[in-house]
Amino acid sequence: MDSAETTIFRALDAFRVEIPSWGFANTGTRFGKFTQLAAAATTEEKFSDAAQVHRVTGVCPTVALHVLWDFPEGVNSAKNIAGLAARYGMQPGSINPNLFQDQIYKHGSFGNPDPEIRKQALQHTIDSIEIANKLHSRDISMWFADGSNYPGTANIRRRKKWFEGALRETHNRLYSNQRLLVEYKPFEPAFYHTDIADWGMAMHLAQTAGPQAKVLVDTGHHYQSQNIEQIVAWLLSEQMLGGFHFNDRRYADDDLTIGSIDPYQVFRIFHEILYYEWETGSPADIAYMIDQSHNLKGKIEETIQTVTVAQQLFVKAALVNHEALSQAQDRCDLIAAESLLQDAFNTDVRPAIQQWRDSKGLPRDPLKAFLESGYLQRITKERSARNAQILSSYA
Ligand code: RM4
Ligand code: MN
Ligand code: MN
Repeated sequence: MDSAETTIFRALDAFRVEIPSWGFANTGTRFGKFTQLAAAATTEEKFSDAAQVHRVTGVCPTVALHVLWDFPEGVNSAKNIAGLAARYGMQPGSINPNLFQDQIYKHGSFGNPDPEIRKQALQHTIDSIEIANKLHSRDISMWFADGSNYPGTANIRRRKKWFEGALRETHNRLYSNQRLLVEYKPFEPAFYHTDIADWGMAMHLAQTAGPQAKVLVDTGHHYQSQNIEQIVAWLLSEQMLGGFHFNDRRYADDDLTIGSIDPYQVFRIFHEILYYEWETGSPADIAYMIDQSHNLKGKIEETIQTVTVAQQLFVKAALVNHEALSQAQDRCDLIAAESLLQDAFNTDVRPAIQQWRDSKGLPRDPLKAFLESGYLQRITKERSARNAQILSSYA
C-alpha cells in the first residue's frame, strides 16, 4: 500500500455516519407529499431500512430518532425501540426532542411567553433525556422552531433569558456521559426572527447551559454563501463543535443530498476538521449525522448515495498534505497552499474506497448490491397498499 492508500484506509476506518429515521418515511414540502410506495411508516420499518444501508456500507451503525415520531408513548416506548434496534442489528443514535409539532408550540417552546407551555417543553426534554439514557444514546439534539414572523411581536431579550434558563435546567438533568447539542437556524418556520439564529447564539446558549453542551451545525441552516468552514474552524478552536446535520442546499434549507450542489463546500468543512486534528494531535469529538428530506428520490437509495458521497469527500479531505499546507501558509505561498486543497479534491478516490470495502468484506458498489438484493421489491409489495392510501395533501 502506498501512503495515499494508507491515509484513505485510516480515514475510512474512523468515519461513521448517523442516518435519520425520518429519512425513510414519507416527507414532503409545504405544498404536499408525493408518497412513495416503499416508504417506511412504522419505526420498525425505519430500522429495517436503516439496517439495509448499514449492511451494504458498513459505516452507519446508528439511527437518529425523533421523539414524537418514533416514541408515541414517550419513555414507555424506549423498551420497544431497544428491542427493534437489537432485532435489526442497529443502535439508537441521537435523540431529537420534538418541540415544534404540538399545537401548544404555535408561539414557541422554551421561548413561549406562557410559563405553562415552557414547563411542558422542559418536561418533554427531560423525558427525552430519560429515553436517551435507557437506550444508551449519548446525544440529545435540540432544534427549536421558536421565533416570530412580525416585527414587534416578540420580546427578543426575554425569550433569550427563557432559553438560557431552560437549557441550563436541561443540562442539569443530563447524565454524565450525555451531551446536549444546540442547533441553530436563521429562518423557517419563523420568518422574522428565530430565537437561535446562528452559531454565535447557539454557542452562547451552550456555554451558558454547561460543559456538556455543544453546538450542532446543520449545513442547510445558513444564509446564502455564508462561509460554513470558517464557523467550523471557530467552533473547533473553542472546543464547542458537537456535531453536524449534513445536507445540501441551493436556495434555503432545501435538505438535498450531501454534495449534490456543492461538494467542495463539504470537502472544505472536512478539511478544517482534519487539519485541526493534525495540528492538535487529538481527534475532534464530532457526531456526523445526516438530516435530509428524501421526498423525490427513493429513500434507501438516496441514503446509500449520501453515505457513499460523504465517504468520498471525507477521504479527499484526508489527502491534503497538512505539513506542506502549514508551511505554505507560513510562507504566504498562496498558489501552493490552494493547490494542495485542489489536488486533494480532484483525486479520484473511488478505486481506493472500493479496495477498502473489499478488505472489510463489504460490497464494492453498495447501491448496486442493495438494488440486486430484492429488498426494495419485497417492501414495495408489502407496503404499497397501505402507502397508497396515505393522504398527500398538506391542507
Ligand atoms: C429542522 C432541523 C431539525 C430537524 C427538523 C425536522 O429544519 O433541521 O434538525 O429535526 O427540521
Ligand atoms: Mn437539522
Ligand atoms: Mn433543517
